[in-house]
Amino acid sequence: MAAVGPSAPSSDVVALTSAVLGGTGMARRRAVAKAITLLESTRTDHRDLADQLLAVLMPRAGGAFRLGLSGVPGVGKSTLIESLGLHLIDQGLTVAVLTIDPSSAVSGGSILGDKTRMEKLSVHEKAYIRPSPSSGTLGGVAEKTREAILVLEAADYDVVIVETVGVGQSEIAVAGMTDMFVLMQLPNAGDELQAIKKGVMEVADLVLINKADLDPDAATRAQAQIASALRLLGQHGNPQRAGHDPTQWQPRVLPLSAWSGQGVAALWSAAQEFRTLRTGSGAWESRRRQQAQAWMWERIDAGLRQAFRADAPVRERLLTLSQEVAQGRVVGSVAARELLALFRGSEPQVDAAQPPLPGAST
Ligand SMILES: Nc1nc2c(ncn2[C@@H]2O[C@H](COP(=O)(O)OP(=O)(O)O)[C@@H](O)[C@H]2O)c(=O)[nH]1
Ligand SMILES: [Mg+2]
Repeated sequence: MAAVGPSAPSSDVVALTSAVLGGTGMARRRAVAKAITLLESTRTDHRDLADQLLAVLMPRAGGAFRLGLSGVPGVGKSTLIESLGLHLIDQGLTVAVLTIDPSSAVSGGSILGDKTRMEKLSVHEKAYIRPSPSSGTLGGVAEKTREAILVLEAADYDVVIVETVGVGQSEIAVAGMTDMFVLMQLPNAGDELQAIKKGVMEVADLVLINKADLDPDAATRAQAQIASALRLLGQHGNPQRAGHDPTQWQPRVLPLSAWSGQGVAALWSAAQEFRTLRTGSGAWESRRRQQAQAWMWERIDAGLRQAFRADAPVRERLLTLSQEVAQGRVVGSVAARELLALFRGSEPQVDAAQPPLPGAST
């Protein structure tokens, strides 16, 4: 990163861009690592360079299969990534893995455990594995990950796996940046209820019952239970999934042993079937378009919120007003209008188009 300094000419960006676009093997891995480090930097001058970099890479992005993967700690995500990653490499593909874990700054993550679980993949020249950015809010971490996906695609990785632990809203964030969202479950019902409660099941395109080798019967039972839960969600939870239109993907449940590799090939062929079906119906592209716009709005909202909280007149009033709202002395919506007016630097505007108050005589 030393070459990218405060007064760095954008020739650094040019060099980095061509390294990302033209590299292969270890050179590509190094270039990608450097580019993602630039994206993750919080320095303003780095951000400017990162934006330049993204602008140049953007036309070359979009080619990968973006695969989301989630499940509680210990379910076997790292083990699956190792076996799936090696399977994909066997098929002549290149693989990149990104992780979203907003808690990693606190927990220190489980990078050591993951390195041993992804022993072969982590050193393979056709793979690139990047741990979660170690600081920031979920929104911030998710933003870096989305940008990193574009870099990896420009670098011509065929499959980008975005992994997340099942904490908070990170699963929904991952489902919102990938083409297909895969949820890993253990063969017990408690898990399944959790996922339904958190709204994760609704966004799953595929559910894997892992560790099927330990108790194949339990895995089969879990498979049937979750399949019927998904059918119910299809009827009640997600109107898009109602009916049995053969051109539409119906979420599936597959048993898996990430550890032995049993079921990994079936998982990948289901993923390819998903892609073919969704490409044919146009759903693949429309999901991406919606995601791109949702991303823009999510960032606008976050930026406005940040600007609002940093605004001097707002800060002066915010604490008092929010206490008064908490104590029931001021109506929340009234306080919000006053603060927003302060933020805009103007008195509340009376909208001339509004109808007169009920009962008001004119
Ligand atoms: N028996 C069995 N153990 C597994 C399987 N997949 C993962 N494990 C084990 O479960 C533990 C947690 O796996 P890991 O991949 O680190 O889970 P993660 O926290 O979701 O990344 C490790 O000890 C793995 O060896 C499987 O399919 N069968
Ligand atoms: Mg792991």
